[in-house]
Amino acid sequence: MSKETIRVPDVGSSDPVDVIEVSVKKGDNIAAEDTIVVLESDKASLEVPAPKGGTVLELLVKAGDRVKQGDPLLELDAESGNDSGDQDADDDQKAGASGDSEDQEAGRSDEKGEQEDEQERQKDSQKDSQKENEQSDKAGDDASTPKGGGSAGGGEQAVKVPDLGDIDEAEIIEISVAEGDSVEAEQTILVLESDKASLEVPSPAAGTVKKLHVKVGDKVTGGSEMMTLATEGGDAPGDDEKANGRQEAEAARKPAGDDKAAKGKQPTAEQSSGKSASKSASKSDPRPAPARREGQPSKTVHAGPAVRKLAREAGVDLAEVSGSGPKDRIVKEDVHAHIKNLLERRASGGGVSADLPEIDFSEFGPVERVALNKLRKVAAKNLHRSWITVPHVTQFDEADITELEAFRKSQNKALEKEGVKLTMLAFLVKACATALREFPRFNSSLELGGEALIQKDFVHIGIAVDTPNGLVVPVIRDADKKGLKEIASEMGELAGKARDRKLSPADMKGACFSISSLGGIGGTAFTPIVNWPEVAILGVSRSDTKPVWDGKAFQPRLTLPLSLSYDHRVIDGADAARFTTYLSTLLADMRRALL
Ligand code: CAO
Repeated sequence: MSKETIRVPDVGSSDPVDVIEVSVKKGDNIAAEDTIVVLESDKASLEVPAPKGGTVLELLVKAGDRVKQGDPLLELDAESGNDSGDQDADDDQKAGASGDSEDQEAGRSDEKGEQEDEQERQKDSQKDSQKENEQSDKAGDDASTPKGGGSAGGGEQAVKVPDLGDIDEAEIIEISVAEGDSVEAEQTILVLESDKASLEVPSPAAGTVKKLHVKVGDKVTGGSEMMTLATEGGDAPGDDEKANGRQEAEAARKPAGDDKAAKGKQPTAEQSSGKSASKSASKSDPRPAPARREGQPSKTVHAGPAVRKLAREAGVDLAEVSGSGPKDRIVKEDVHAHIKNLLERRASGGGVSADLPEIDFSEFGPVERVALNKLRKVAAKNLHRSWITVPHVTQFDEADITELEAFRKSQNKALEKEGVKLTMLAFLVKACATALREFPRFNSSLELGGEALIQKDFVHIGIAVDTPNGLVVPVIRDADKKGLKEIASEMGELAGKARDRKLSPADMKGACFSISSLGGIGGTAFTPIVNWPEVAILGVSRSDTKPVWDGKAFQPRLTLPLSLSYDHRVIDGADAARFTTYLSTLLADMRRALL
């Protein structure tokens, strides 16, 4: 391990550039080629990769700083073995080989002098090669020069992939125009991507896209022909050539690198036409959108390769992400925030709404937006989770409660003095507790992954309570061991606490099965949602006196509608029918519960 200072490479400009993203933090273990910062000038953005792996000891810049070539970015406790190129610590290592501190100093300054010379030489050679490129384009290749166009009348121009610097080959990841589109000079026409750089290729001139010679997914090299542009009258060929030259010069920017630096390691310019791209995109004709490869943004966006890769891996369309960086550039945090937002919307009942269009209801009449309270939001989230998790089936049945109701009324008269009211719900809790012991599958939960059932040896029953603030489900514990009076008084207490918002989280935990009674309100049947991780819920509707055939005549019988929803992964339909039949039999004669 050795301490190295990682510095700003040649960013193709002597002016300071903005640090728009710091992609690592102190203490991070990074690998060689991990992006450490993203820099941006007016025309290009660069992802600066780590020249070698190691631990970040100190960050020497922050987002918003302005830096220029040679400024320190961070200190790295570098892993030995990988050559980093011309960094300070490399110098230390080289100098340290002498084993003498004075020699080390001397070695360092000698090395620095050599580095500076080398950097100058490389800059010169870059300039030369740019000139050569421009000249060779101007001189030779027909395709790169305007065809049949005079300086006043316009013509055709072959638009080529600019010089890609160190990059052998890049993939076309977006094509931002379609044949027939009008484009402005500098408007992004396509986006290329290599391992470490993305490059927005601007149109060299204004005109109309006559022919596209490439498609998304094609691999191209510098000089490959991309499209034929029918240029507008006023654009002199000379101007076009200059624009092509500018384009290549921009793309040719690369840091003054050590020759040892591997190809693709060096940050390469990502040109950006920024606002002009979106401006002209919105101006273009309403033609079919250009081809889009799966995982690529549905419109041109301003983002670096690391962010694009993250978006592809997470299945995020960058076109839907708001960029928080300069010029609306999308940074990694924006992608993370977008994913978090989507997940939260899904979890809070917006799972489907994430894909639904926003509707402006005020178009149809006056509206008011009423914010949901926390209780309703939590209930919505839980109900939605249950709805999408549990394959629901509802079994309907009726219980003859004629005798039970008569018994309940008579007991209530006797219990008046004790201040206890036996409600029908108390009998239902007792009957369900007995049925759960008889049918233990209903008293279980499905293990995550669906490999096993967790069978419970306790019977806690949740009761849905309607309150002005929303639905809550307090729990009566060990209902199988409690008498009717105890259940009735506990239920009254819990319902009171629910309405006074005094239930504690513990009061609402651990239910094995729930009952939702709408009998006091009305209705003949409904399909309650299983309260996951429970596997069944009993819905109770309003009892009614019905004529029931006893084999000789119709008899008036008080019947109670039951709606049992269950998780079909755990409970078979036949078992559900057995359960409600058993329950009806119990309610018809509660003495059976004593057996
Ligand atoms: N059939 C006919 N009448 C019924 C009945 C039924 N199934 N259930 C209750 N009643 C009657 C009661 O007998 C009582 O009448 P009396 O005062 O004349 O005796 C009246 O309706 C009111 O009963 P209650 O509702 O106060 O008492 P309860 O024990 O039956 O219910 C509670 C308590 C907390 C369950 C209830 O107040 C409640 O909140 N219900 C709504 C639950 C809910 O919202 N479920 C939906 C969940 S999500 O889909």
